[in-house]
Amino acid sequence: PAGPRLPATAELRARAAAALRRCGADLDAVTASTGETLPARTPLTGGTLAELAATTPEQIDAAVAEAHRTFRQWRTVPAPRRGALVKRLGALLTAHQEDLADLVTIEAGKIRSEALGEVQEMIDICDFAVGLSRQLYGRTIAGERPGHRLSESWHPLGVVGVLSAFNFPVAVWSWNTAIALVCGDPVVWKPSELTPLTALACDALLARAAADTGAPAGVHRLLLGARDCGERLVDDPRVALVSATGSVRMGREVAPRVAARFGRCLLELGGNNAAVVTPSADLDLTVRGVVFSAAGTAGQRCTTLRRLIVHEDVAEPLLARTVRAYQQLPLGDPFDPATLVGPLIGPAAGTAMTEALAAAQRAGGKLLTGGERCLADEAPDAAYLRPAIVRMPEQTEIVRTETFAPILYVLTYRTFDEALALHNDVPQGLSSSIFTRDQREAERFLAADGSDCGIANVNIGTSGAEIGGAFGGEKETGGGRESGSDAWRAYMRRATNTVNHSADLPLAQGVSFL
Ligand code: UN1
Repeated sequence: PAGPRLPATAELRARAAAALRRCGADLDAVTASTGETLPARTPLTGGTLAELAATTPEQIDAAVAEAHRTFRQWRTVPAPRRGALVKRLGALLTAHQEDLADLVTIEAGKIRSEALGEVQEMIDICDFAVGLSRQLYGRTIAGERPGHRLSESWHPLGVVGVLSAFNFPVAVWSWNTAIALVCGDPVVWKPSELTPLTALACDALLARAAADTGAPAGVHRLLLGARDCGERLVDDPRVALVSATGSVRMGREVAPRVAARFGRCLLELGGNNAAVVTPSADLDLTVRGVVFSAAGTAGQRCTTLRRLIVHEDVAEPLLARTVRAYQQLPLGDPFDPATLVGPLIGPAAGTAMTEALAAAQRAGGKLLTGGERCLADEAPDAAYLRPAIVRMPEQTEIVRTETFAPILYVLTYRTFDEALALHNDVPQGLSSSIFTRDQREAERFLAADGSDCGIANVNIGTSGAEIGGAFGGEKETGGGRESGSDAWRAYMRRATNTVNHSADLPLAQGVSFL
């Protein structure tokens, strides 16, 4: 049943403008009626919130030039002082958590607690980066020559170009930006064209943090535009690292362009994440883990659970309970605290979901629940669809394809080796889980011949990683790692240093000369 009515576009526009104003951005000032414009829309109604001035090619070049100029200065600022900028940013994000969450809900359609959680990720990564600013450790290496010291140092790399996606419109920017800034790298950001308002708010907060801490304004530049805007950034030889989050299709274009100019790339592309459920799994915990991972964020996380590989002995009870849980998921206005499933990002995503469900059924799949469009009368330009579960006879082409919508494909297995083979037999390699109480199975899943993903979990779903670990995946996911652990190394260049403090000149490898 439909909940309370959806908010009107005008109401959402006013709420977005107020949140932006509190963050220090003026919606009217960035609104344009002439020249190239970019619409800011809301998936809650499908309505247009504003027409924004798109960044022109000349402005893109100027932004990169400014960031590059700033780099020459920023790289010499001691890292802990760079950390002071990020510390201030973290404080401003904390003060404006509600405002940013409002914008995330309005532009990306996330439910309240997930929008707040996304901003929490930003605050957390700032904390992490501040600590990191005193820990950009190199190492001292045992060298082979007497009177010599062999070591390595890490230096700032250069301008970082960040391309981010609509589904984590602010967290992914913050993972890159907080780390890049303490590493000594200015950032030029091209957010998804679907979420320009959240980007304006972040840009304004970072500008304020820079002003408050005496950092140069050129440490951050925001570009608003569509694909051509991103292409110009990607092709600019002054951009040392391109950190791109998005589709495999996008990665296939970005990677060779950056490689052609010997730039560095950090790719976070598609996922097709699976959970293996074994006979010993704790079913209560598994159902909750599966439902959050598969239906949470309306299936629009790159870590969303898309494949359930369940032992045939537990398939019936697990599916019965999961289907029941799905049918009770409240869907509708993401601002309503009772709602757990908000809208898809737009009508095209709804169509993709419907088409994938049709393809799955043509391939012999049985739709167990979901897929219906809701609130179509009230919001004809929005896409509210019920999360779906489809039982598949085998891992067909559609199952091996990432559809960015809440569809959970279910496959059954008999032997554990069969489960692992099914698990790894997809082109993507981001996140994975096993639900089991059998230690052998759990350890095997995490071993070299287990899950081939960048993230492998036990008794927890595939989504919702903490910022402290390195985030990313293998195969078509692109191989990049960002966020915590030692992901910072991608944002710096390594110099190996040999210092001779003796009066002799012994050559390595015992070579004699002169
Ligand atoms: C994404 O979907 O692009 O692990 C990022 C998670 C979040 C990040 C997802 N912390 O689900």
